[in-house]
Amino acid sequence: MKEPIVRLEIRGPVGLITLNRPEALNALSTELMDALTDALRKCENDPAIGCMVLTGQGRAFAAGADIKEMANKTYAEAYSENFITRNWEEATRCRKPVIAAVNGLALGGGCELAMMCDFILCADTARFGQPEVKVGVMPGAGGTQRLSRSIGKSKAMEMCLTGRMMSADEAERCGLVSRVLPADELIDEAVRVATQIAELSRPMIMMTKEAVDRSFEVPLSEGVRFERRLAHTTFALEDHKEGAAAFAEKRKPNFHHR
Ligand code: DAK
Repeated sequence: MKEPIVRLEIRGPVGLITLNRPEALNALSTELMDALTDALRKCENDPAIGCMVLTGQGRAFAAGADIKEMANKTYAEAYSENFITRNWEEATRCRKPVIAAVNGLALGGGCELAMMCDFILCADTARFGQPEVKVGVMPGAGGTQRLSRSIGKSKAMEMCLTGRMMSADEAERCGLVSRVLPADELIDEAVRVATQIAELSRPMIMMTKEAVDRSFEVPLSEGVRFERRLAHTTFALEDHKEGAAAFAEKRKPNFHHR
């Protein structure tokens, strides 16, 4: 039986999604991105799942958009198909957290996809880059915007203009990734962290994610105001009462996600 191009495994309250086209270093073809969109939607709509982990099979997370598929695409096709917007950005639409577990190369669209996730854990073997200019395109899935917000102008500009690859250690030093792990521990640790998040109060987690995301869109005073309004509403949640009661009674909270 043919292996699926994107694998979805349910690990307790976590959806573990694996890009599974290792023979092409998980190049992000239309077929693969449609399948990724489906997998993310399934997880988002499954009440038993509280967090997703996205990783790649083999030595790459993803080596970018499929260069061979893009080669003959015309402007008219790209525009009318809504290339990228149609099926690349589902991770940014998920209200549940999505963790990128970058196991190897994350280049071009692969780096952009990782940056669409909420945070990035990576293997010590991972490498990041925006080498589009070397193959006659420019980053078109948010690379110039998300990389500069994440690591600052100078480094983002250098990466995008030269296509230089960055090691896992450099990525951690400049804040692109939250942590570097030994390669053979990456998935277990990513699933452990995702499980920890999934076991917390789901509305509280979703509101917290929404508030952090908001900080990238609005001035500080508006962001703080938005946070304050959301934080006030959490007092109406049953989970808020449960969290406080469990603390006082020195026991683990039993959240019901409401
Ligand atoms: N696309 C298609 N196939 C790819 C690929 C890619 N991005 N990357 C690797 N492959 C395929 C190779 O062709 C090869 O297939 P076969 O020849 O065996 O059939 C197989 O994967 C193994 O790769 P290599 O043989 O090249 O492996 P090496 O270890 O020698 O080299 C490498 C690894 C990562 C250095 C090399 O594969 C490489 O340079 N890959 C391309 C990396 C790259 O340039 N990535 C950026 C792609 S451009 C836009 C929106 C988004 C984008 C553009 C526009 N708009 C809204 C308009 C995004 C663009 C990109 O991501």
